[in-house]
Amino acid sequence: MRRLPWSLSLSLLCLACAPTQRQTPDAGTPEVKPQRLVAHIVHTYPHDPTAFTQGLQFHQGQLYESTGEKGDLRRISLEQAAPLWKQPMPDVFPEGLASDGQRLYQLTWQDETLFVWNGAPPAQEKQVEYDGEGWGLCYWQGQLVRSDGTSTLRFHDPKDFHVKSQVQVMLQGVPQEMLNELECAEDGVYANVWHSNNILKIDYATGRVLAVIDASALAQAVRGRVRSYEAVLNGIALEPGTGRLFLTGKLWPDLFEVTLVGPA
Ligand code: DDQ
Ligand code: CA
Repeated sequence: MRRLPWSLSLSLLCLACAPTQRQTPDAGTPEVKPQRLVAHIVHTYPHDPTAFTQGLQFHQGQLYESTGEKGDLRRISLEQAAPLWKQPMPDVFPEGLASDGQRLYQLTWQDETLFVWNGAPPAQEKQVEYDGEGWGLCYWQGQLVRSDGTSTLRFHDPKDFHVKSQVQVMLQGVPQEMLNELECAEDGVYANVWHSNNILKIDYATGRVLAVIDASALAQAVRGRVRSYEAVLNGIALEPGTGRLFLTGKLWPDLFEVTLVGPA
């Protein structure tokens, strides 16, 4: 057999193992302007001001939250701040939370462990190890989308959590770092930007920022009622069926239903 050039044979070898870097030519084009949207508060609900929110997720008709620091997995409601159910997780720092309809998947910040939950109330089914940091997580079309504080989103196989592909998130040619809590919508993935009042809506295929959502009205609404420097906007949940959008923050006393409004 004719020998393949070294670089070509290497890339053939790795076709099965290396994640695909996806990007189309328009992904970083500076002239493609994102939409500018503003989050308006529709309703204000109570939220546990001791919950260090890292993930907010509807699952089987219920609202769940993953909290970091001295964290847990908890089921919450719109009626009261206190959780309806919780499972403390004292040995790890829990992060993003996703649902495939059957299971809950929960990241950890630097513990390199994914927790998989099944049943109601959720029981731990398994733990899966992975490389790197875990920030945000959501589920879309058979894949788990993970952020890790960089500008890269990784697409994992839910079965063994191996990385299948990745995209870099770009806004008019500039990489967007510090992507935190995620929410998978049909037409894009919403991402909180850590320590900012902006939420980005990102195209799955290209990583291009489709919209920049200004959620500063929410931070304004909790001003004076939060103390910690780390009490920042984080937590996005879309309610299946109704499409209602809920946002909160770490250590915030409120959870908001919002609508997104474009320029007049
Ligand atoms: N992360 O969510 C950005 C991934 C990690 C945030 C860690 C913030 C510092 C933890 C210390 C808590 C102080 C209230
Ligand atoms: Ca979420």
